[in-house]
Amino acid sequence: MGLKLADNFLWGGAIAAHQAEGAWNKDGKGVSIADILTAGANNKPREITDGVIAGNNYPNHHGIYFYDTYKEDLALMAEMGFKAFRTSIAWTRIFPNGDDAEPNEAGLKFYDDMFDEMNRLGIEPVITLNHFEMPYHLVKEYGGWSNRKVIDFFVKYATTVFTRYNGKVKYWMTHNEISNQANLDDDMMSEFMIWTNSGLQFKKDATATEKLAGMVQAAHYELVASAKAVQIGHAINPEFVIGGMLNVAPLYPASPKPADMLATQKARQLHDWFSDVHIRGTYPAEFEAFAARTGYRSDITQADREVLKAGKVDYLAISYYNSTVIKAKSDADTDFEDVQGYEVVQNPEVPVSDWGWAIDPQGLRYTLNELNDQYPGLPIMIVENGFGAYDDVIDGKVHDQYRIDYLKAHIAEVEKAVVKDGIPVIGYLSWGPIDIVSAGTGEMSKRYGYIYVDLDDMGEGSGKRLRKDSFDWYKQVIASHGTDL
Ligand code: P53
Repeated sequence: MGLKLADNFLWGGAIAAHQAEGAWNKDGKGVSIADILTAGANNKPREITDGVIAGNNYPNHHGIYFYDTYKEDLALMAEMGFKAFRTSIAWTRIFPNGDDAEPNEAGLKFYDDMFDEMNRLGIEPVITLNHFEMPYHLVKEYGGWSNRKVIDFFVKYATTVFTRYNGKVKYWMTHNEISNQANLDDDMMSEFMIWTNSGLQFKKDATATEKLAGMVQAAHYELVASAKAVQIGHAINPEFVIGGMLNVAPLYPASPKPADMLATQKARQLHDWFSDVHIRGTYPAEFEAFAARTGYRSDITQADREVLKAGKVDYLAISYYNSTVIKAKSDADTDFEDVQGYEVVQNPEVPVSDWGWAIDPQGLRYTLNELNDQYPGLPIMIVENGFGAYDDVIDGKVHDQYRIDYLKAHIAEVEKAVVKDGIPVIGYLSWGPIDIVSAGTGEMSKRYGYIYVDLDDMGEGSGKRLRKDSFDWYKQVIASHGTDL
């Protein structure tokens, strides 16, 4: 028996354009940084290729053909009782190259129709402006977010869509999981993360500090661009609710050793300045001290600082999948820039998914409390949470009790955070309510959906949709306002 959430709680699901739409070069769409990512595999990173090279498997080129099927797919979301649905606008449908003088009308029209359909179904659109899919041209010509000019391109794009969809969309967020790129210590994923966040590629022999320097400067421009967009959005429509978006994973110390505690705190601070800038409009003290002593993020102006203060977000959007354990490599102090002074280790106390992600529902309640301690009263929307798993279809059915177990346990913790701890969580959008291409691995077989999509890792299959067992379960959760888990 779950605890009841408010009648206006935003139950639903979330996807991103590049993982679902396909139609990568249709109706004037330009090449995005997701379009040149090959398929990886479980434990095998995706490759970033130099443009689209014939013969490679680029899973985002087809996604789940959502570009053509969104009406049928949204009807299934409506059948589950969705109050909200999050997706992103593919920047390259609107500005195919990023620096185009005029937007692409066919791309604008596509989202007009999609948002109309969502509103017709009574589903609130929650829209991400930049979900790992900036125009590839901006990388080739300008060096991605290492170039201050990209701020203006982003702002023009944001202004265009805020204006066009005013009256159709109220909830927005700027950059998806902006702090992922701080995971410089992650051997498997760091190349992917700095690419998808910032369009940067470091030389193979780049040192950790060189990467850190490049990352903090690019992130500064992203934060300025976000703050400008927030200001412009509010000027266009004061009713717009515009958020910053971060992946949050609680960091636990590997032991009570003071060096582990300090390393854990520093690792947390390495992720937290993004949210401080979004929410408070200022960089935290330890970041300023780090920037002053290293000279990284050297290009910051007084005007930037004013923009950041004037463009604070209205809410925090978060994704939550797992928790992490931090171990200091030595007993020495860890400083902000010592990304190699600690390592991420396995937590022996919690199980893991087939992709090695720690399963920790209590960590979600813990995180929500931590966030509210840090930013008291700020509304939080959970815009991703879910269980990537292999599914078997047996006689046209998918018995995904493992997925139900994961989601049930996490939703129960959200309810405790809201009802018992008083945290203002305004919505829960599970990740990938319909199976989509995995961002991290490019696999189709890493599935999150309530709806099964008959496509395999090579993009082969009928594309047919099936309701899994979790479909009826989630429908009942929503209908009961979370009491019937
Ligand atoms: P997948 C990890 C790795 C890659 C992207 O991930 C990630 C994360 C989690 O922090 O971010 C989000 O598909 C992202 C989504 C993505 C989802 O996690 O690798 O916002 O685009 O699909 C799940 O299992």
